[in-house]
Amino acid sequence: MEIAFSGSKIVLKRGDITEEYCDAIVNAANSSLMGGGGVDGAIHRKGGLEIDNECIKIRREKYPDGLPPGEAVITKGGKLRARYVIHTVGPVWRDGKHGEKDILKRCYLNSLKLALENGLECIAFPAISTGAYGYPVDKAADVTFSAIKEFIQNNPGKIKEIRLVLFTDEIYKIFREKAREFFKE
Ligand code: AR6
Repeated sequence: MEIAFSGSKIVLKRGDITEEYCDAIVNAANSSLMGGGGVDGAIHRKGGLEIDNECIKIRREKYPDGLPPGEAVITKGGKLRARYVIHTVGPVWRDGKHGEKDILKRCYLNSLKLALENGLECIAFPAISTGAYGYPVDKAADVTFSAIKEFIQNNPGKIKEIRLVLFTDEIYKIFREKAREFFKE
Protein backbone atom coordinates (compact mmCIF):
# COMPACT_ATOMS: atom_id res chain seq x y z
CA MET A 1 0.00 0.00 0.00
CA GLU A 2 1.24 3.49 -0.89
CA ILE A 3 0.04 6.87 0.29
CA ALA A 4 1.18 10.23 -1.08
CA PHE A 5 1.20 12.94 1.59
CA SER A 6 2.65 16.47 1.37
CA GLY A 7 5.49 15.54 -0.98
CA SER A 8 6.43 12.28 0.75
CA LYS A 9 5.43 8.71 0.04
CA ILE A 10 4.38 6.38 2.85
CA VAL A 11 4.71 2.73 1.92
CA LEU A 12 3.39 -0.22 3.93
CA LYS A 13 4.52 -3.73 3.11
CA ARG A 14 4.86 -7.14 4.62
CA GLY A 15 8.39 -8.41 4.85
CA ASP A 16 11.73 -8.86 6.51
CA ILE A 17 13.33 -5.46 7.04
CA THR A 18 16.85 -6.89 6.80
CA GLU A 19 16.23 -7.51 3.09
CA GLU A 20 15.17 -3.94 2.29
CA TYR A 21 16.91 -1.63 -0.14
CA CYS A 22 16.61 1.78 1.49
CA ASP A 23 19.05 4.45 2.68
CA ALA A 24 18.43 3.40 6.28
CA ILE A 25 16.55 0.72 8.15
CA VAL A 26 15.53 1.30 11.75
CA ASN A 27 16.42 -1.21 14.44
CA ALA A 28 14.13 -1.83 17.42
CA ALA A 29 17.12 -2.15 19.73
CA ASN A 30 17.59 -2.31 23.49
CA SER A 31 19.60 0.17 25.55
CA SER A 32 22.75 -1.95 25.44
CA LEU A 33 22.99 -1.58 21.60
CA MET A 34 24.68 -4.98 21.65
CA GLY A 35 21.96 -6.89 19.81
CA GLY A 36 19.29 -9.20 21.12
CA GLY A 37 16.34 -11.16 19.72
CA GLY A 38 13.70 -10.21 17.14
CA VAL A 39 14.53 -7.67 14.48
CA ASP A 40 17.57 -6.50 16.49
CA GLY A 41 19.16 -9.95 16.43
CA ALA A 42 18.48 -10.31 12.70
CA ILE A 43 20.03 -6.91 11.89
CA HIS A 44 23.19 -7.54 13.92
CA ARG A 45 23.61 -11.05 12.49
CA LYS A 46 23.20 -10.00 8.88
CA GLY A 47 24.94 -6.64 9.15
CA GLY A 48 28.01 -8.10 10.82
CA LEU A 49 30.94 -6.67 12.72
CA GLU A 50 30.89 -3.17 11.28
CA ILE A 51 27.61 -2.49 13.08
CA ASP A 52 28.74 -4.16 16.33
CA ASN A 53 31.93 -2.13 16.40
CA GLU A 54 30.20 1.17 15.79
CA CYS A 55 27.69 0.39 18.51
CA ILE A 56 30.50 -0.39 20.96
CA LYS A 57 32.10 2.97 20.11
CA ILE A 58 28.82 4.85 20.57
CA ARG A 59 28.33 3.23 23.96
CA ARG A 60 31.86 4.06 25.03
CA GLU A 61 31.93 7.65 23.80
CA LYS A 62 28.37 8.87 24.07
CA TYR A 63 26.12 6.56 26.07
CA PRO A 64 28.14 4.66 28.71
CA ASP A 65 24.90 3.92 30.60
CA GLY A 66 23.07 2.77 27.50
CA LEU A 67 20.85 4.48 24.93
CA PRO A 68 17.74 5.80 26.73
CA PRO A 69 14.31 4.75 25.40
CA GLY A 70 13.03 7.22 22.78
CA GLU A 71 16.52 8.22 21.60
CA ALA A 72 18.14 7.18 18.30
CA VAL A 73 21.68 6.79 16.91
CA ILE A 74 22.98 5.97 13.45
CA THR A 75 25.63 3.48 12.25
CA LYS A 76 26.71 2.16 8.88
CA GLY A 77 24.74 -0.78 7.48
CA GLY A 78 27.65 -3.22 7.26
CA LYS A 79 26.71 -6.14 5.01
CA LEU A 80 23.04 -5.14 4.82
CA ARG A 81 21.50 -3.75 1.65
CA ALA A 82 20.67 -0.53 3.50
CA ARG A 83 23.56 1.95 3.79
CA TYR A 84 22.73 2.85 7.38
CA VAL A 85 21.02 1.47 10.46
CA ILE A 86 19.25 3.83 12.83
CA HIS A 87 19.05 2.22 16.27
CA THR A 88 16.28 3.31 18.59
CA VAL A 89 14.99 1.89 21.86
CA GLY A 90 11.23 1.57 22.21
CA PRO A 91 9.28 1.56 25.46
CA VAL A 92 8.46 -1.64 27.29
CA TRP A 93 4.64 -1.74 27.50
CA ARG A 94 3.33 -1.83 31.05
CA ASP A 95 -0.18 -0.38 31.17
CA GLY A 96 0.03 2.71 28.98
CA LYS A 97 0.33 4.97 32.01
CA HIS A 98 4.10 5.07 32.17
CA GLY A 99 4.91 7.39 29.28
CA GLU A 100 4.91 4.58 26.72
CA LYS A 101 3.16 6.66 24.07
CA ASP A 102 5.53 9.63 24.31
CA ILE A 103 8.58 7.40 24.24
CA LEU A 104 7.35 5.50 21.18
CA LYS A 105 6.55 8.74 19.39
CA ARG A 106 10.02 10.06 20.12
CA CYS A 107 11.53 6.87 18.63
CA TYR A 108 9.90 7.68 15.30
CA LEU A 109 10.54 11.43 15.42
CA ASN A 110 14.18 11.10 16.49
CA SER A 111 14.84 8.44 13.83
CA LEU A 112 13.29 10.66 11.13
CA LYS A 113 15.32 13.61 12.38
CA LEU A 114 18.54 11.60 12.05
CA ALA A 115 17.56 10.60 8.52
CA LEU A 116 16.99 14.25 7.67
CA GLU A 117 20.29 15.37 9.22
CA ASN A 118 22.12 12.73 7.19
CA GLY A 119 20.43 13.70 3.94
CA LEU A 120 18.66 10.35 3.55
CA GLU A 121 15.75 10.02 1.15
CA CYS A 122 14.36 6.67 2.23
CA ILE A 123 13.91 5.19 5.71
CA ALA A 124 12.29 1.87 6.61
CA PHE A 125 10.79 1.14 10.04
CA PRO A 126 9.68 -2.08 11.72
CA ALA A 127 6.76 -1.91 14.18
CA ILE A 128 8.90 -0.78 17.12
CA SER A 129 8.00 -2.27 20.55
CA THR A 130 5.27 -4.59 19.21
CA GLY A 131 7.29 -7.79 19.75
CA ALA A 132 9.23 -8.58 22.91
CA TYR A 133 8.31 -5.19 24.40
CA GLY A 134 4.59 -6.00 24.20
CA TYR A 135 3.08 -2.73 22.91
CA PRO A 136 -0.49 -3.39 21.69
CA VAL A 137 -0.31 -3.27 17.91
CA ASP A 138 -3.32 -1.01 17.25
CA LYS A 139 -2.08 1.52 19.79
CA ALA A 140 1.43 1.34 18.35
CA ALA A 141 0.03 1.98 14.86
CA ASP A 142 -1.76 5.11 16.13
CA VAL A 143 1.46 6.49 17.57
CA THR A 144 3.46 5.55 14.47
CA PHE A 145 1.19 7.38 12.06
CA SER A 146 0.71 10.39 14.30
CA ALA A 147 4.51 10.77 14.48
CA ILE A 148 4.97 10.29 10.73
CA LYS A 149 2.19 12.74 9.93
CA GLU A 150 3.59 15.36 12.29
CA PHE A 151 7.07 14.94 10.87
CA ILE A 152 5.94 15.31 7.26
CA GLN A 153 3.78 18.33 8.10
CA ASN A 154 6.82 20.00 9.68
CA ASN A 155 9.23 18.88 6.93
CA PRO A 156 7.14 18.52 3.76
CA GLY A 157 8.83 16.52 1.01
CA LYS A 158 12.17 16.39 2.83
CA ILE A 159 12.23 12.60 3.07
CA LYS A 160 10.96 11.04 -0.14
CA GLU A 161 9.90 7.67 1.22
CA ILE A 162 8.96 6.44 4.69
CA ARG A 163 8.44 2.71 4.59
CA LEU A 164 6.90 0.44 7.21
CA VAL A 165 7.99 -3.16 6.92
CA LEU A 166 5.64 -5.38 8.91
CA PHE A 167 6.69 -8.91 9.73
CA THR A 168 3.31 -10.64 10.02
CA ASP A 169 0.04 -10.47 8.10
CA GLU A 170 -1.83 -9.59 11.25
CA ILE A 171 0.35 -6.60 12.06
CA TYR A 172 0.36 -5.52 8.43
CA LYS A 173 -3.45 -5.50 8.34
CA ILE A 174 -3.78 -3.50 11.56
CA PHE A 175 -1.26 -0.91 10.33
CA ARG A 176 -3.00 -0.70 6.94
CA GLU A 177 -6.37 0.09 8.55
CA LYS A 178 -4.81 2.76 10.77
CA ALA A 179 -2.95 4.31 7.82
CA ARG A 180 -6.24 4.62 5.96
CA GLU A 181 -7.79 6.41 8.93
CA PHE A 182 -4.88 8.79 9.41
CA PHE A 183 -4.28 9.75 5.81
CA LYS A 184 -7.78 9.63 4.33
CA GLU A 185 -8.68 12.64 2.19
N1 AR6 B 1 11.73 -7.55 9.87
C1 AR6 B 1 10.69 -6.77 10.24
N2 AR6 B 1 10.05 -6.89 11.41
C2 AR6 B 1 10.47 -7.86 12.26
C3 AR6 B 1 11.57 -8.71 11.96
C4 AR6 B 1 12.20 -8.54 10.70
N3 AR6 B 1 13.22 -9.29 10.33
N4 AR6 B 1 11.73 -9.56 13.02
C5 AR6 B 1 10.78 -9.25 13.93
N5 AR6 B 1 10.03 -8.23 13.46
P1 AR6 B 1 10.95 -7.03 18.42
P2 AR6 B 1 10.62 -4.83 20.35
C6 AR6 B 1 8.90 -7.52 14.09
O1 AR6 B 1 10.71 -8.05 19.44
O2 AR6 B 1 9.23 -5.27 20.64
C7 AR6 B 1 14.93 -7.49 21.06
O3 AR6 B 1 15.41 -8.61 21.72
C8 AR6 B 1 8.11 -8.21 15.16
O4 AR6 B 1 7.11 -9.04 14.57
O5 AR6 B 1 12.02 -7.25 17.42
O6 AR6 B 1 10.88 -3.37 20.11
C9 AR6 B 1 15.74 -6.23 21.37
O7 AR6 B 1 17.09 -6.53 21.59
C10 AR6 B 1 7.48 -7.03 15.87
O8 AR6 B 1 6.31 -6.61 15.19
O9 AR6 B 1 11.29 -5.58 19.09
C11 AR6 B 1 15.06 -5.70 22.57
O10 AR6 B 1 15.53 -6.31 23.76
C12 AR6 B 1 8.52 -5.92 15.70
O11 AR6 B 1 9.44 -6.37 14.71
C13 AR6 B 1 13.61 -6.06 22.36
O12 AR6 B 1 13.62 -7.20 21.53
C14 AR6 B 1 9.28 -5.59 16.95
O13 AR6 B 1 9.57 -6.77 17.67
C15 AR6 B 1 12.86 -4.97 21.64
O14 AR6 B 1 11.50 -5.33 21.56
